[in-house]
Amino acid sequence: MISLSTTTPRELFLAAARGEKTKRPPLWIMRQAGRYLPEYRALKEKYGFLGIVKTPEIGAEAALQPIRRFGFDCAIVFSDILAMAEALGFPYKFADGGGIRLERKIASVRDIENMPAPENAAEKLQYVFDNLKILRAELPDRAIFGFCASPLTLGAYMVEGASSRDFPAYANFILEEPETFKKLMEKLSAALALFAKIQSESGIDAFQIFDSHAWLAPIGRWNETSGKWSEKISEAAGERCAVALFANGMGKRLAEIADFPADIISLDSSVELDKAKALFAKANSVQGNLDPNLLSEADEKSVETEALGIMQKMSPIGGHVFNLGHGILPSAKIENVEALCQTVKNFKPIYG
Ligand code: 1CP
Repeated sequence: MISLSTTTPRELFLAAARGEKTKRPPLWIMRQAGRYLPEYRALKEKYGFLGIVKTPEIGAEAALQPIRRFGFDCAIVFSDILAMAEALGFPYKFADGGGIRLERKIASVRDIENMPAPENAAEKLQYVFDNLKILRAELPDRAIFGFCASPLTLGAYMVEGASSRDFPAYANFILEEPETFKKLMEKLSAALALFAKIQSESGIDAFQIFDSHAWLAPIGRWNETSGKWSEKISEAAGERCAVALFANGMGKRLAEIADFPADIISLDSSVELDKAKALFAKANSVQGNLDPNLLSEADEKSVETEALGIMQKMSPIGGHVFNLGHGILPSAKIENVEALCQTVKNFKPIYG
C-alpha cells in the first residue's frame, strides 16, 4: 500500500511504522535535543541537566527546540535512560571528565532484592508522564516518542556504576553469576514494563526501547540475555502505540534479533537497511541508519549523498523511518543537520 495522501508528519510516521510506502520517510534523530544545539546549551546553563529533566515545562521546551529549528516529524520526551536507575535507588550525575557516574552500584543480591516495587518506582517518574502530556498538547500533528532502556542496558550502568567503553564488570557478572543476573533482569523488566505502560497511556505514538548495549549479550544469547526481558516492555507499551527496538551493535548478529516483537527495528550504521529488513519476522519497518560521524566530519554534499543512498534503497521497499545509526554527537554541525532535513523532505521516491 502506498500512503501518498498522508497529511501530517504524525500520519506520515504512523504509515511508515505500519510498513507502508510513504511519499518520503519520516525523520527524527536520536538525541536530537542535546549539546550540539546552542539553545540547549543555554537551557542547561540555566537549569542544569537534571533541572531540565525534572521540570516538565523545561523538559518539554528542550524536546521542542529541535522541532522548532529543524521541523522533525517526531519528538522524543526529554529524559534519560538512567531516570529509572534513580527511581530504583541508584541516582546518577555527570562524572568529571565526561560520561555518567552513579552514586552507588549493585554490589550484592540484597541490593537487587531491596529495590522498590514497580509502582513505587513509577511514582517517582511522574515528571516524565507530565512532560509527555505537555508535548502531546503542544504537538498535536507530530509523532511523539516515549522511551526507556532495555533491562540489559540499564543493568550495565547499575552494575558497573558508571559509563564505560566495555563494561568489564558487567560482562563478567552476566557470565559468572547467571542466577543473580536473572534476578536483576526480573526486577528491571517489571519496573520498566510498568513505566512503559504508563507512558503509552500519556498519548504517545511510539515507544523506543534503547538496547544501546545489546552487544554485551554473549554471542548467540541475545534473546535470553536481552530480548526476552525487553519483550515484557514491548508487550506493555504495544497495546497503545508502535514499539521500536534500537538494537545497537547487532549488525553481525541480525538473526538473533529477527523474531523480536516490535513494529520498528532501529539499526546502527554497520548494516544495509534494505537487506536487514527482509530478515525481520514481526517488524513492519526499519529505522536508521546514517552514520552520526558524517554530521560532525563531512560537508553538506556528502550528507546529502549518503542520505539519498539510504532512501533510494528503502523507498521501493517501504516501512522506513529515517534516523541516524546512533545518537547525534555534540560536535555535529547545524548546517549538516539542515542539509539532512532538506534532503529527506525533498526526496522523490522510487516505488518498486
Ligand atoms: O548536556 C549534557 O551533557 C547531557 C547529555 C545528555 C542528554 C542530552 C544525557 C546524559 N542524556 C540526555 C538526554 C537523553 N538521553 C535523551 C533525550 C534527548 C533526545 O533524545 O532528544 C535520550 C533518548 C537519552 C537516552 C540515553 N541516555 C541513552 C540511549 C541512547 C544512546 O545514545 O544509545 C544512553 C546510553 C544514555 C546514558 C547517558 N546519558 C547521558 C550520557 C552522557 C549518557 C551516556 C553515558 C555513556 O557514556 O555510556
